Amino acid sequence: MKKISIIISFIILFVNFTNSFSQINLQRFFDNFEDGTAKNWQPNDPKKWEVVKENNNYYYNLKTQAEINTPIRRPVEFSLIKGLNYTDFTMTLKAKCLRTVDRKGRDIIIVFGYRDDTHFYYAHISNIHDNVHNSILIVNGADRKPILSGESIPGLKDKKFHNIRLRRHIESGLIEVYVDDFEFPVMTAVDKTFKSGRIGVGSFDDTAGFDDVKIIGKK
Ligand SMILES: [Ca+2]
Ligand SMILES: [Ca+2]
Repeated sequence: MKKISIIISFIILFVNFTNSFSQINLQRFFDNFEDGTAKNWQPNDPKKWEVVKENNNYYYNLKTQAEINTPIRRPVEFSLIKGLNYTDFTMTLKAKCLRTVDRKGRDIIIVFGYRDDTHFYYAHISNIHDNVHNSILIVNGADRKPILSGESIPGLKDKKFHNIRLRRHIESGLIEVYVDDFEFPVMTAVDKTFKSGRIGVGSFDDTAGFDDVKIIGKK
C-alpha cells in the first residue's frame, strides 16, 4: 500500500513539474530582414521606414527623423513587433545610428513594456549621458522620466552596427542594457510599473538601422 502511494506521489510530482514548464509559455522571435520585407513590424509612420540592402545584407531602416509635437514629450518614431507581448525577456539586436557622428545626443531607442502610445518604457542609447540621453526612461501618461539607477556608459560613437542586449526580469523589476563587448550592463534600472507589453525599435529624433533582432521570453 505504501509503495502505491509513493508511486502516486511521484506521478503527481511529475505532472506538476511538466505543467509548470508548459505554463512558462516561452515565445521566440527572430527577424534578419533577409526576405526584404518588414512584415513582422508595425511602424508608427510607415513612410519613414524601409528595408534596405547594403553589402548583400538587408536591414530595417528608419530613414527620416521624427518630429516631436505631441502634448507630452516622448518618442514617437518607433516600430513595434506585431502581435507579441512579453513579460520577462532577453532581446539581442544589431543597431546603428545614422546621424552625423559629431551630433551630441544621436540615438537609437528600444521600446518595451509598451501598452499604448503614452504608457511604455524605452532604453535610449546615445553618445552622451545626461538626464534623458543614454538612459532608461518611462512614459506614464506624462513627459518621459528617467528611471536609470546611477550613471551609464555612452556608446554609439560611429555609424557602425553595435550589438545590443536588453534583459528584463519582472519579479525583481530589473532592466539591464548591454552594448558590444561589455560584460556588465552599461545601464540598469529597477521598475515594475508595466509588467508586460510589446517591444519595438526606433530613435528619439535621429535616423537608425536595425538587424538580427532576437527575443526569447515569456508571454
Ligand atoms: Ca539582415
Ligand atoms: Ca537624439
